[in-house]
Amino acid sequence: MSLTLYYHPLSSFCWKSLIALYEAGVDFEPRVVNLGDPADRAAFAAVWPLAKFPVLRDEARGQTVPESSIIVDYLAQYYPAAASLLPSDPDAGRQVRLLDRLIDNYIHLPFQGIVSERLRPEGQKDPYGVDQARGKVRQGYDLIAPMIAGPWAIGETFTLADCAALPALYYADYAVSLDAWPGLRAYLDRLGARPSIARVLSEAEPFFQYFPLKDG
Ligand SMILES: N[C@@H](CCC(=O)N[C@@H](CS)C(=O)NCC(=O)O)C(=O)O
Repeated sequence: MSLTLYYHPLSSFCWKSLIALYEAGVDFEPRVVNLGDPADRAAFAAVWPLAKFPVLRDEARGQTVPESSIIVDYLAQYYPAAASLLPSDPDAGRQVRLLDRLIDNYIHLPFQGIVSERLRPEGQKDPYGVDQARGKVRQGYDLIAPMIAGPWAIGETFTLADCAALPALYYADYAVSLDAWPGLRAYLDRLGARPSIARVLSEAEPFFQYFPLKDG
């Protein structure tokens, strides 16, 4: 098989690329990376030195493609069934890219800061930093909520922006509840019902016990 995805089923950024692969029905070999295993981490770092997933390896084209959004871009370029994930219309395409960046930078990354805090050893906690990160997530929700056209991020077409939104909103909801943003809650519910996303969530289910915010 030409494509291999280096990933982990629990990893939020991996979800973005997985959703795109499942949406387009592109065949790939799933390669789960256990970053906690030094040998597996080293093998992955030989593929991509940052050892951050997801990474797509395309043997047929001799390409290593890191970064969740760039993987979707690559799929849209080479796989016709994935083309609509990144609309060719310049204005629609720019809106998709903008939403992808805003969601990653102002919801997903601050949320990851909150998770990192949970993993810090006692004595090295940073409650001030967590408060700030929660504030950033709220600001991100405020920013994104009026931009979601419905039913999907830019309207009728399911795109990269929706692939980005699911992991950010799904996980950030544990840290900053979406209840005060009913439009985003309804959007998250619609995303969750999409078959590609339901599949990603069900594959992650056995690993949720390892998610540090799962119980509050
Ligand atoms: N900007 C990257 C972020 C990738 C990223 O942070 N991945 C996390 C998992 S969600 C990771 O590999 N963490 C392991 C580490 O940082 O050691 C992308 O969009 O792919």
